[in-house]
Amino acid sequence: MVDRPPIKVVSGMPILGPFAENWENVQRFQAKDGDLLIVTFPKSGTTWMSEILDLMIHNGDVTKTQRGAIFERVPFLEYAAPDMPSGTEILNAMESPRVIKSHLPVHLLPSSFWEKKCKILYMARNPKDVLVSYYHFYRMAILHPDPGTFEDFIQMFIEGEVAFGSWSDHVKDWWKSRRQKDILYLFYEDMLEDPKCELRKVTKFIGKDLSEDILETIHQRTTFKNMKENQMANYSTIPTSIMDHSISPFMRKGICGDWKNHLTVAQSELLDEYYKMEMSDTDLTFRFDN
Ligand code: PPS
Repeated sequence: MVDRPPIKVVSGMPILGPFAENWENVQRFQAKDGDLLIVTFPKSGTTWMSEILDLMIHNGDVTKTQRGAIFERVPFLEYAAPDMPSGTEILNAMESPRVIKSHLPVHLLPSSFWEKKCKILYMARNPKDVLVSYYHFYRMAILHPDPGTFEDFIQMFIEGEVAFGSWSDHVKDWWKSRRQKDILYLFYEDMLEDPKCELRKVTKFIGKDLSEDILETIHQRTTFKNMKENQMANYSTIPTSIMDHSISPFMRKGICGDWKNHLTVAQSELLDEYYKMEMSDTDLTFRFDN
């Protein structure tokens, strides 16, 4: 396969080159009654929420979550790479109940998710930590183009030229949609601050009745430390031609505020300007510190 394929644009959105090849199948994808969908802009806590949902639908039975790697248990709708089954192929062969991962902006979500009235969990994270996490991910996940210098990447991020496009449009459009549709909007920073409170919200939203003991098990199982050590959650089983953990681990830091270790004062101010401008037309706000 071609190393580090260039980004392509589908329906106006930048996407990983190989993903573009399967775009028609993504748009035609048939959601089923009862599918649970986790949507995020990349690097906002998708894997964390995926593990939580998989545990919840199995009533906290941790043995069930050892049946496969997280990307097999919670398939990524848009995923496509040469010589590997695509996300849509895996999902089409999968029995219900299904938990599905997507990074699509609201206007590009396949219509069947709305028609089937699937429950959608959206998770958002502050842009400075997303940017830093995404930069390291671009470096280690070989399906991405070379990110260039961190300075280059900041510009790409601000211009919405990274895979899946503009962070601000993504978080704002899903925020707007949350009132009309069955969407639970969550924040990575809230999950870090009070995970049990957020877990209770999620349980209620998906219509599960789980005891406090089970919620405690789910909480313990999904701490950063435990997920980092869990081979079935930490992406270590994916081929190194897809992700090279020697460049940067997938489970990197798992904190709020790591941007302070990466951004210069000038870069931080640039991001503040970007944030101020992009978020001036919304009541959605983010926390940048824990
Ligand atoms: S992806 O590739 O878009 O699906 O990545 P995603 O899973 O959305 O985001 C990866 C970041 O989430 C962190 N992470 C966690 N943080 C806290 N607790 C838990 N359990 C957890 N699991 C994953 C992961 O470390 C990435 O963030 P960074 O800042 O890079 O560490």
